[in-house]
Amino acid sequence: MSRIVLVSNRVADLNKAGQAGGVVIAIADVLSKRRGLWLGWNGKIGEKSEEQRTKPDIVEVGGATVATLPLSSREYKDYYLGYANDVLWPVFHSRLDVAQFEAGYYQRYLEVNRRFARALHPLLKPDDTIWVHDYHMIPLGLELRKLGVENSIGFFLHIPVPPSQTFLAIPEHRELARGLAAYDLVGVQTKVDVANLIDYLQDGVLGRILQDGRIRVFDREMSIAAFPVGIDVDSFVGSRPKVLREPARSVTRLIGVDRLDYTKGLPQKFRAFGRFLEKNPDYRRKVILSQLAPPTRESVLAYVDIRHELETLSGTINGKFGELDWVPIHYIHRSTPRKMLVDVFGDSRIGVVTPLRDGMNLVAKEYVAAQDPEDPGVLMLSRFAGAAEQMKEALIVNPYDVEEMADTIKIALEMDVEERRERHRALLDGIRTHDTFAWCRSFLTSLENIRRRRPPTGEPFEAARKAREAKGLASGASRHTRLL
Ligand code: GDG
Repeated sequence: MSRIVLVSNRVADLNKAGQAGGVVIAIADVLSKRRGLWLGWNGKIGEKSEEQRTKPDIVEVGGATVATLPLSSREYKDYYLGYANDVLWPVFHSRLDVAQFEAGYYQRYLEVNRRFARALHPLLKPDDTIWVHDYHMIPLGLELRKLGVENSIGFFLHIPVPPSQTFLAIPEHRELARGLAAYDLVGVQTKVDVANLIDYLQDGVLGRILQDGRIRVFDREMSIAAFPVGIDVDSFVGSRPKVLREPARSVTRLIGVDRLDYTKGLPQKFRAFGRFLEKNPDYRRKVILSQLAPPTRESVLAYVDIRHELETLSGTINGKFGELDWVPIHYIHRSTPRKMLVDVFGDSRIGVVTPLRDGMNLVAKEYVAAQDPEDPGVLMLSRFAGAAEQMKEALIVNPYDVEEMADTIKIALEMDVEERRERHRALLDGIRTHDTFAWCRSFLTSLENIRRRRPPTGEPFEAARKAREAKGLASGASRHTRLL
């Protein structure tokens, strides 16, 4: 079995993978079983001279190798905060209104990808399977191809693919498409994402669907498929703690757990809860909304705006409805220990997961996993979360429709135990079948099957690389136009 090589913006701490619950646990597992390598940013911001650095720091962790590089402060500003999080993140979440198309961002994004590719290249073995993650790293595959890498390279996008017209608004959309075309397999979260990406490739860069389902674009053939991300279900099965249950007995909790991000629909959620209290005075003093919203990307302006908006809204709703002994919205802008999350999920009657747009949304799955099957809570889920494609037994809502959300809170609170159990059983079955290990396995199996269908090159990898180097690297890309 070939070695797995992962590349992502950040690398996770493999010693703490068991506490991560989401994709990291499956990745740590496959890395240790296949003695893999993981390359990424170490989270440090260094001097300008770091921009020349292509020799990563390397440590061995539990059978895997972790290779990391720092970013310079310019790279952090233009590549990470700039192009990745102020252009690609908003546009891919269909928020063109907050995207900042600044000159220079794209160039630095490309340079960081090129530097990471150069750092990875000498560490590669001929039969490594390379798996690149997420929107920070779209050009990495093409940069590897330019260096002569012929290995199977797959890419997985954790965030949604926007509709074609929105994708086209990115000034560098052609370059991004060229980057995507360098991969043998592009994995996305949902069928809608597959359709959007194919639509864009056809509309935007004249892609053509082949008879076998692959798409031909920029003289290359690539596969696109949906691999919905899952969780490690057992790590969210809670112990129904006394600490939270006893004092909470007289009030019913609605729980929200979302990074404080403008895509997560938090103002709409607060407004809907306020509207529910307005329409249903009998429920006042009997319900609370606990919203845990840990900070992220605080140096990006749009995140400062959303924080202020939420502080104002929670203050307004609490001021309007609150009593000396009852505060309707508990809004906590800090990170919560994971064990506590499991407990609070298990203790909450409704999981309110209502993003305006989300690649998947693991919180929806974690909430279901943490429920007591005999007396489960109800999941209220946005139709615009990728998870809604799989979790059809949730109460599916439109997060822009405050009135509908307010009414759905009431339906969830009043749902009888039989219906709650039935919905929960179906949801739990689904998340067990499509857990994080299944996601990892199915992506890698698909990528490796593509390699098997590929005709052998006939040349040993190293010899081929040296020959190409002797001719000059520029020829690298064109030699990889037909890989399947
Ligand atoms: C991206 C895509 C896709 C949250 N607050 C705390 C905390 N969390 C944990 C949750 C969950 C994770 O963070 C968040 O995952 P999501 O899937 O909800 O969202 P993103 O961070 O936006 O992730 C998303 C995902 O990638 C995977 O492909 O589903 O669509 O946007 O696990 O529990 N964990 C702790 N304290 C907190 O306060 N310990």
